[in-house]
Amino acid sequence: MKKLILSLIVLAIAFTANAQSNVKTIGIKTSAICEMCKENLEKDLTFEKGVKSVNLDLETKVLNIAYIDGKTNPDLLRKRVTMVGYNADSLPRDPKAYEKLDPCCKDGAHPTPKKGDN
Ligand SMILES: [Cu+2]
Repeated sequence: MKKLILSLIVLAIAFTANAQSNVKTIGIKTSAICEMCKENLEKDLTFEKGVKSVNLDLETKVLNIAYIDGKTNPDLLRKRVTMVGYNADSLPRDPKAYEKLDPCCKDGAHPTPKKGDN
């Protein structure tokens, strides 16, 4: 009986270690531009299935995500980012979601300053 309990404990430890090794990280290049974008993306992705942690680096515009492999995958995560209204690597943002963003979050696809604007 003792042996059985012992092997069960060993199994449990092995299982836990295995579950942890299933955590992967990914960096997704987004079109985020301000603090509001950071909040939009982090809030939304936090509640995505399989996501452990989310952090957007505003300087590089890279959304760093730790996720559980098997519960979600990079394609799903990129898709989710586009549904919030931002480009994700080579995936274009969802136009409707982009429309709903606050004005400060719209980059106007590289707006060109008009002459004599000041
Ligand atoms: Cu913004």
